[in-house]
Amino acid sequence: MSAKALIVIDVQNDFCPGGALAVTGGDEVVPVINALEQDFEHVVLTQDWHPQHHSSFASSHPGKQAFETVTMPYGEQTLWPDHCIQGSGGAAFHPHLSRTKCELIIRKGFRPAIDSYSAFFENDHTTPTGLSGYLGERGIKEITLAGLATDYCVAYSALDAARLGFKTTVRLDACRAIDLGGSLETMLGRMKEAGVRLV
Ligand code: VGL
Ligand code: ZN
Repeated sequence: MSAKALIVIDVQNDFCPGGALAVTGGDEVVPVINALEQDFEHVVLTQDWHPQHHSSFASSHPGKQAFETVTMPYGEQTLWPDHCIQGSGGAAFHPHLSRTKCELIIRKGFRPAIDSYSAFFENDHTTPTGLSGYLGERGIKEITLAGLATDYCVAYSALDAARLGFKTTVRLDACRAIDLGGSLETMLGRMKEAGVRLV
């Protein structure tokens, strides 16, 4: 049987209550993920890691508000409040998130002109983060995803993983959603259609 990895998406202070882009109940995933880690041989964490004035921030687009969309060269982009600024407390992992077993941290969203929801590709769907190469070289063919947010970074990671041929599971009990304009239902449907196991 091939090795399995748990990929923990963006469990960072800015996505938890009190953070700049707080996800309702975001901190509730921490104990669930800490327990889940025990069942996996490999654990990878991702970290949203934006430079100041990142192009996904509403503050970089005069006249635009957070949660509006703009058209970027690579397609539609939702604008967010400033969040997960490199090296800031908001970009740090939740203090209770276990990281002892973690063997790789993938940082994403650090290119000023492009956002990256997925742990595998930036939002142009072609610039790789290196995660697929890492998993491939380690012989890991099965992954389970957990973290924040279900309908953005977790969902886009799951869709890319399925497309890349990984046997992909999302642990919904270890995720919480932003749910912007029905995005949760939309992305749950897209994941199911792509063959992602939702449990
Ligand atoms: C995320 C919006 C912007 C996420 C990251 O982790 O789901 N969402 N940056
Ligand atoms: Zn971000």
